[in-house]
Amino acid sequence: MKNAKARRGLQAAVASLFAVLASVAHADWGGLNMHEGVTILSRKIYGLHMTIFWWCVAIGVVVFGVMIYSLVKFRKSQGAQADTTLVHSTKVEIIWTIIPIGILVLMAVPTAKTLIEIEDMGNVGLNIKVTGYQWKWEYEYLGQNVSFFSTLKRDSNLARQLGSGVDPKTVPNYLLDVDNPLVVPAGTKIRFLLTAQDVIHAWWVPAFGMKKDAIPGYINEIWVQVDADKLGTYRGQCAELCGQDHGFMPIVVEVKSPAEYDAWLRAKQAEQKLAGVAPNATSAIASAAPAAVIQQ
Ligand SMILES: [Cu+2]
Repeated sequence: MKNAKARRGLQAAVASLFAVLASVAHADWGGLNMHEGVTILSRKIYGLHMTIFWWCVAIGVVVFGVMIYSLVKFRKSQGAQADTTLVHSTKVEIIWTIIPIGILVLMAVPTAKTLIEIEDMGNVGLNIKVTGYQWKWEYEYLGQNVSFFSTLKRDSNLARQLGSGVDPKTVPNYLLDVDNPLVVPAGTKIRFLLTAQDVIHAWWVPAFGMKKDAIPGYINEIWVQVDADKLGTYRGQCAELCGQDHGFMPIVVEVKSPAEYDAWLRAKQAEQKLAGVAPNATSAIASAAPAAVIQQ
């Protein structure tokens, strides 16, 4: 009776496992994993993630393999007797302490290497100051006399308002488009200096593998170098709950070839000179946060 019940339970469990596997088979397997991204660092972070993942898989196979083998081989129905004399073994305890410590030390080596590369701000080709505001971003190309605000595109902004009569489904890239995208060259190491004018924001573009807080009175740094062949548009969002319109300050980055970027920069410089935009006129942060420091 008991056996029949257990068998039915096992059959049901196996059936549901197959149902889950069948549904996963229809899904895109790539969507289950972290994305590789388009920058040097994002690929390194992805590589580290996969290395540690496969180590964990190997550990899981060994541990569960031994466990399942023991459960099957030494089951009571096969006449196995529990060993009640073994209550403590110093040798075993030393072994199962040393092995995990060794594994953690081995994992720390590639991790520390990647972390050091993330913090390496040397050989930078372009510096861009990013300032978060409620609820927009300001980009200042340091030393290039170019700065501008980047806010949610008008059609998205209209569609998000109740009673606007605009159906969000008709708006392309709803809530993910801006009026002035950030433009950067591919293949150049770009340092972003992040700060904020009012509350804490966070600048995050998933394809770049980088996310960091933009804090009033502080300057945080990240660097990004997009692969030369990965031209295109990349999107992100503020990743810090910064207020009621937190969801309405997207980030759009257009990655251009160096020649296209130079042409864009020259056009922007001419346009801003004509409009009388002083190079540092928009640096409200300079007066708002005189004690700005580099956060280590
Ligand atoms: Cu924000």
